[in-house]
Amino acid sequence: EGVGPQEYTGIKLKVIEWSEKAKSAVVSLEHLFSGKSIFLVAATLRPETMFGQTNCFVGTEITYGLFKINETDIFLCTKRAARNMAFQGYSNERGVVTQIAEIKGADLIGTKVKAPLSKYEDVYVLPMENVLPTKGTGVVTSVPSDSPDDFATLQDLKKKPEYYNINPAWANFEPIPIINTSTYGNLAAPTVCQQKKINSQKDRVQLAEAKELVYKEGFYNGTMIYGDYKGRTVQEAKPLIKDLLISTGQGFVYKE
Ligand code: A2H
Repeated sequence: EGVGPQEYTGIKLKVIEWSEKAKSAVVSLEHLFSGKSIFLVAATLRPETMFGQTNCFVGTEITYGLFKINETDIFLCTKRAARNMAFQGYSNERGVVTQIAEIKGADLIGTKVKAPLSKYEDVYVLPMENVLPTKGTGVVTSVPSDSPDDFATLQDLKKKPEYYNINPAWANFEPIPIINTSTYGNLAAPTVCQQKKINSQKDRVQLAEAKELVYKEGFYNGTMIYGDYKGRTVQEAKPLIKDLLISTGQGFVYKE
């Protein structure tokens, strides 16, 4: 990090059913959506973990836009990301952003989406406190098996659904064992969160340490135990799964 642009894989999570609030926000625009699919677009550094997606996170205070990308796709992300994408081949015309609508993160909570490669058929959009509007797309896809931040946040939501104002069913998805490591077993993020006694997404210092440990162990010593590249090391599988997502139109390269 720091030198040159960061390269992410953009993950397209297709909207299957809007939350009630999103429905009323977009109802007047339905004619603009005809024949098109709408995708929440998440930026990830770990495309090989997409089999383990259990939900998608947005920031409740963040303003998102719906952007026309081409004749088939509408992307939901921050305007900042849409501007970057417009210079990377994802817009009607180079450098031009076509915004159809604006929507607050809070209104997206409970929207049902299809997460590419996930073992779960459909998953839900849920709130996360530390989503940065200035990084990636402002949308984070959640893999609690391998991301301590995602695991701690999902645990918060399971423990206090009323406080977070969500339907408990939306968070009722278990982490999926997808990568094995000798040090932390096949659910590295839950294991390290437990070892470090991380109780909540608010435990920022311990979470930063946990993130570092899980990331390194997964990358250097991880083996895939799920999906198309089962048996391969994470280092081998990462570019292959990235290419699979891209060639099937479920992902793309995004830089910033
Ligand atoms: B990663 P870097 Cl399994 N705000 O994807 C907060 N976090 C964001 C974000 C934003 N606006 N945009 C992306 N991210 C997250 C998977 C994953 C990620 C796993 C393990 C570790 C991990 C599933 N979530 O990241 O600051 C996204 O979560 C740990 C580094 O650019 C993205 O990759 O290095 C990562 O942070 C990008 O963070």
